[in-house]
Amino acid sequence: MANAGADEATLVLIKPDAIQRRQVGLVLERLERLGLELVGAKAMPVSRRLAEEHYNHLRDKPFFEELLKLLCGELHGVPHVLAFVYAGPDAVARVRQLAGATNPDRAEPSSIRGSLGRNMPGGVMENVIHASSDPQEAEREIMLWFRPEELLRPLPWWTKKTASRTTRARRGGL
Ligand code: IDP
Ligand code: MG
Repeated sequence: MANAGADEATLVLIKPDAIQRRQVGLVLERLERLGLELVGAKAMPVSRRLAEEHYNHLRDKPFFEELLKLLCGELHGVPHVLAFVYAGPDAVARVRQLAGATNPDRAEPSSIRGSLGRNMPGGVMENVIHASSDPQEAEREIMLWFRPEELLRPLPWWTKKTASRTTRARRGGL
């Protein structure tokens, strides 16, 4: 079951375009005002493989290659992203709403993407952050970007999953 409810958790990435444009403080200030619990935070380089996994659902899109380069920082000369896990009731939808629509030109002007993002000539979307789209995706993405020991506290759904995997593995080994 996805992590919906009181202990919902979501993944946020501050993308290389926002790091290059010195928008990190602005973004974190907006996120902080949501009052969610910070469960994970780190700076990390993004391999092509990780970017491909993260954006797996967009493999067939014409902008996929460019998107991988963007997330890997190649378009902005930035060697890392900042990754965060926030938890709390409705964390996924609340962060998503604060992020705004994918295209900065269509996003609410008050949202992060609407106020800080921009479309570049050539079709590159500088939309500042990634935010998980739903609780199921959030689980997949958190497991992709973080190891359990990197989090400030365990996430119950992850602990359960790990436990059942371990049990399965043990059974399989019998
Ligand atoms: P989301 O980030 O709002 O969840 P998705 O459809 O999952 O939107 O797309 C992931 C990312 O791919 C976007 O944040 C944006 O960086 C990029 N992207 C999506 N659609 C386009 C497009 O039409 N042109 C260029 N880049 C796009
Ligand atoms: Mg998405």
